[in-house]
Amino acid sequence: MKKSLLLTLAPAAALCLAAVAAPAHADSGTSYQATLSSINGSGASGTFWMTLNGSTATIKERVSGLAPTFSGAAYPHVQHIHGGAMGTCPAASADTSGDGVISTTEGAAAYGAVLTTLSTSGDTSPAAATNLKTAGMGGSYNYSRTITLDAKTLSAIKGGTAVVVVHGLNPSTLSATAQAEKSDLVPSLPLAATSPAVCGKVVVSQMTSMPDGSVATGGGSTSGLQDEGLLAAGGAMLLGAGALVGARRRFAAQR
Ligand SMILES: [Cu+2]
Repeated sequence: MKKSLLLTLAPAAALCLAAVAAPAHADSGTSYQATLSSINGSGASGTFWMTLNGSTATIKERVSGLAPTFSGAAYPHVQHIHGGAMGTCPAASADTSGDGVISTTEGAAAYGAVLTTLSTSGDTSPAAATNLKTAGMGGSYNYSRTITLDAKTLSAIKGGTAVVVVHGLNPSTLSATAQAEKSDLVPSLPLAATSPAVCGKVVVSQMTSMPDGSVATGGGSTSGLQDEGLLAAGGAMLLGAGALVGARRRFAAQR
């Protein structure tokens, strides 16, 4: 893509493109990522990607290895952006009750309170935190949603305290003591149902495109958002409107 763009433009254009690269990148948003690692012995893992434009967050997430079923149905894994605390995932020592499980409450000293619910539809506020109907479903899933983040969540992300947590453990992996306990969040549920299964700190990412599910995300893939911004800026500055349309068409054909 870049090669054909440079061929299209004169050398002076390349210099000009370099000069506008920074603002073009800023306009395309800031990318964040979290590597989701197993806690409480869940054995699950995943990745969270987010591009933030103002308060609009385009989120993709893949999780695998979670408990697949609960009471004979797909296991609802509630998931959130926590924040406002240490911006870390809890260590084993966070299990202050000694039952072998870091409950959601025990982990809060590390990752903080629920700021945004990564629900599959509707409410994304903390009020939806334990809505099992809009949770991630099953042992492995892909999540993709564009949502508006509130001021607290934006502050946590920019301040480096945001942590993604996916909840829901396989009860059979818990100690006998923990299996008999009730959830600290929803007393009608067992402790396993709401305890953290994977956790990852949200950090600024160098990626220039979101993974697309069916498309490989290696270094050779199209860096969509950023290059589109470059095209627009370079085109407006150096090419006529007609040439910009042509450049966009070539861009589209190569995607
Ligand atoms: Cu949570």
